[in-house]
Amino acid sequence: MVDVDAALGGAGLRSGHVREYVRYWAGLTGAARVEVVSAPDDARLIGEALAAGEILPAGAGRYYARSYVKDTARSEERTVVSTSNPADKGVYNNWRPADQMRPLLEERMRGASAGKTMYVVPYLMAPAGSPLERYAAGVQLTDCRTVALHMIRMARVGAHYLDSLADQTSFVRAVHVTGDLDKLGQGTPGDQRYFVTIADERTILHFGSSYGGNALLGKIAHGLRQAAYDGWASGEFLAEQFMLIGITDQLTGKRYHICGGFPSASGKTNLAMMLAPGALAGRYRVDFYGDDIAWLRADPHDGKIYGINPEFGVFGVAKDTSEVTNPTALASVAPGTGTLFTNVAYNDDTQQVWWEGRTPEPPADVTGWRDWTGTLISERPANDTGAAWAHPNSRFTTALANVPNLAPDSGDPKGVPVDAIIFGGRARDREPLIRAITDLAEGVYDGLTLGAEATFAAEGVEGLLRYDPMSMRPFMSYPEGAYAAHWLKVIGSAASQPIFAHVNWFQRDPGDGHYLWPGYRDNLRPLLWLLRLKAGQVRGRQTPVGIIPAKDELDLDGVATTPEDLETILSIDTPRWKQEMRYREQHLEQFAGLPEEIWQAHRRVAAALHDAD
Ligand code: SPV
Ligand code: MN
Repeated sequence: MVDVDAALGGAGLRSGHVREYVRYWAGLTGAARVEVVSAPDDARLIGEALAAGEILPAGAGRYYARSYVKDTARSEERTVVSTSNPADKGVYNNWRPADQMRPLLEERMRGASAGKTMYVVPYLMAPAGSPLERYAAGVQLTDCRTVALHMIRMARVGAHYLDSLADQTSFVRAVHVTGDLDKLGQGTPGDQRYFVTIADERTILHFGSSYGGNALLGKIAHGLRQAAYDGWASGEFLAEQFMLIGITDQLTGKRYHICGGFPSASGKTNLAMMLAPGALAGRYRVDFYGDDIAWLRADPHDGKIYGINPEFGVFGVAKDTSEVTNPTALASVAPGTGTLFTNVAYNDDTQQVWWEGRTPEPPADVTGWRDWTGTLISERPANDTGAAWAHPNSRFTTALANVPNLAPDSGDPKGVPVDAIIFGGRARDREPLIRAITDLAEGVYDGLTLGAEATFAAEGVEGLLRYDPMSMRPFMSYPEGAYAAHWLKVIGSAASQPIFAHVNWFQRDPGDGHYLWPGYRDNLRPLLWLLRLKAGQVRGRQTPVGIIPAKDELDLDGVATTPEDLETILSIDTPRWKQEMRYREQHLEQFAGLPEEIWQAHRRVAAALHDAD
């Protein structure tokens, strides 16, 4: 039995509660050693991981790792939310009783870390001193060194965060055991993996992966699932899969903040890292706060909604990241940043990395290049030459401090006042460039009916969305009806409420399929219109589904677009919307106890569309 007290005491972790927790899991998992990790240990851990071959150098101060081939993404089917109250079961949270799941996980974890080091990672998912600090502290245990390295980049990691807690019992117990990855039957009926959040015990038990949200427990499991549950149980806040940006008008000195949710593959990270387009850069500056999670609370003193990014880093999708799509991301992973790349392509000779979309074509000279599975490109089987070099979910992990336009006040424990909440999917028709919603219930209704286009491969029904309420479908931890009510309560308690909007950068010409809006930096333009609308400087045009910009209200200086395309993205296709309303009704009917205000909003929009004929 390892001497937990000596290891924790030596690292300055004094809390008896933490010690008791670590002692229990060190005993159960059979770890051979226990080691406390703080951020300053990074250089030493990197050195050890390099020496052990767990990571490879990827140019100066950057590193590369390959995952096990069947362990490349978050696994929604194996993810469970547990509590001891069956009323916590929702449509999306995959609820199972805690007294069933805890023994299952303990059984799998028993002895599974034998011979390994258990890293004890004390962390905070918020700036220190935040009003939400008591929901932010956690101690992750992991038997994987690269997971500890990722945690140092993605969370504030250090023993002092735990020792300075006002309530020494208020930390999330987050246990990660990798398991024997090549014996877990990933994706088969005998799948051994389980990723469980026991929300009412503030305990996270993940077994059977060392990748992404399956293994970095501060991010998705704590930062979203656990935090959403805590925010609801306490009545204090919302935890959402939202990006958060700041816009400064350098002429007036005014600062604005916008947060919002986008289903995956809808460009959330690109938007979060957007820069002002050339023609507007003299006047506006866009600052980055976060690309994936925002916690929102109403401040009782000034009646505003405040947002914080609880994360400390970016775990970004590498695919399609280039100078054109996201120069900010490329600068954030430049040499010297300590970035960890996972599952991209790697060159043994030059230590370069590459992924699809990094450049239009892969490197012409394939000497030394291996794909994400480690196969030399030159030795790929002849019938396999078209396969991607990088896994589509390959990632870069870099600290926020590496993002060149990180907001100067991003570490402010109070957070920043939120002026607007936006939702956006990838919709080839129907959704205009932007439609603003000034009514709270209609805004929440819009978030609940957010979706991304079904691909033909997946659902096969043209025009049918895969609904992803508030982009939280995989992270919902309590029932959807209560979730909607909690949104109405938290935002409704603010004296000055944010404006809502739905945005869509992806409308296409039905004829030749070209995009009707250039996107990327130009997406700042509709957001500026939204802020002007909120300030009463423009009036827009009321439609049944919100207020859309009049053409002359958008600042289009320097935009490559045609009047015809603009006309389409600034108009409402009423018959198409009526079709959508029927799908929406079926979608919302799944949710027990949906607040009457949400149904009223739905009926108001439906009636307005009816009258629009
Ligand atoms: C997501 O899948 O939405 C992520 C990445 O943010 S992961 O942390 O793996 O869940
Ligand atoms: Mn995410």
